[in-house]
Amino acid sequence: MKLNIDQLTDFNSNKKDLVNNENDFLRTEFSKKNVSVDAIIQKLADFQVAIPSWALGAGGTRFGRFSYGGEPASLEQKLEDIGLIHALTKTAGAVSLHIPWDIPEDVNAIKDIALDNGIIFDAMNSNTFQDQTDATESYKFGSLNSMNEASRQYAIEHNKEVIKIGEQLGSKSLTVWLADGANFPGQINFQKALLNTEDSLKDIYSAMPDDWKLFIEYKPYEPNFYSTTIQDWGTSFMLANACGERAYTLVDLGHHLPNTNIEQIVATLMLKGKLGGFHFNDSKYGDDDLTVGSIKPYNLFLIFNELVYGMEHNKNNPYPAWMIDASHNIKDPLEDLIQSLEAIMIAYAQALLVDRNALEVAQLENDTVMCQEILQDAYRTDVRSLIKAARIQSNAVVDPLLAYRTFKIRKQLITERGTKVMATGL
Ligand code: LRH
Ligand code: MN
Repeated sequence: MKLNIDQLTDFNSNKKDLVNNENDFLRTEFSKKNVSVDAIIQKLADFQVAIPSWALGAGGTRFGRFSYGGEPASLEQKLEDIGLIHALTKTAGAVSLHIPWDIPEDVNAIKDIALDNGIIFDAMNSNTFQDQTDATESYKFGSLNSMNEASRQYAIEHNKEVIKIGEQLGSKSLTVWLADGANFPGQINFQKALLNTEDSLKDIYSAMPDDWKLFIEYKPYEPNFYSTTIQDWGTSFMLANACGERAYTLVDLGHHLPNTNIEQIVATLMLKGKLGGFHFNDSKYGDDDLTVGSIKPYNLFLIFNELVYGMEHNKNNPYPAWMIDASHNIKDPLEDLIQSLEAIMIAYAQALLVDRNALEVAQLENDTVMCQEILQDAYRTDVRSLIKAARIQSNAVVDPLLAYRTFKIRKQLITERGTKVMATGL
């Protein structure tokens, strides 16, 4: 299924003037604070977020999964679905593949479909948290941290295989997330587990092409519920430094214990030039993988506030990789992803509106009240017209969710694919 440009243009036709009027007001308001609204619109138009290939079908939990109908049955169809989101938002121009869930049978055909949909291949993801049916070694008791040499080597070889597949597709980075850990005290030797992990990651790092990056993703628990070897940002940061200058920490928003100050972690990693990228989602309790900005939108704003500051001041930190990592247990996966993109754009736009000069002065004067007022002035600004202007500028639609429903896209996908298809992934 593809959308044609006329459908999109028609959808925007009578909406441009309203958007311009709204932005004229913001232009006047924020020019007083030396903030250029048009520069922000350009930054929003250029902003691209990678869509996870494992989140285009209905997600589930151990308690059940409710199919959504019209789900993609192949990598080709997953790229088509990302193409639909990108046509509507012009913000989803990248995919993050998970291997072996998305091994491309015909690499050239896959590259053609991606190109045809304006999609590039962002970070590749390895999988040493599940045993494949044809596996000759098991990851039940760990992979890169395993006390079993054969399991470790098996996991290292898998990561090297993922790099090879990524090279063929034009990807330039590998994300390693490890479920490795323990469910009970005494089950593993923490030090040996960490040393094994460090040695294994160094081996994988040495197999990466010179222009690739390694992203080390941390997580405090699940599926292990007593210890996770790469449990927090500090452990990931330490391992990234041990690997080399092209190894970085990846921050998955759901991988923090309750009330963790994630924006401070972001500031610290950027200062040290080790923030590689993000897995955006939201959560109330654990790694809930909910729609971005659906539970703690102010936290997301505070994180982008540190990112905007860091992208201005930490030139030693590379441009971060932006990815969504969510699971759709009850919502239409494509609508959920469109909502997540909207929330990310809103937080970024609000952070770009912060009057940084005034904030610096207020911080120097320890004017705590004014510091908060300056931040919340930006957070309390309705920036949706800025995002609409960015979409008009990049030939997307001003309201992707409304367009998705107006064009009855899910209905068409169900007609094409039926209701029984189950997409690979979580
Ligand atoms: C682990 C994780 C990781 C992916 C997986 C699908 O919780 O966030 O990024 O490999 O989800
Ligand atoms: Mn993740």
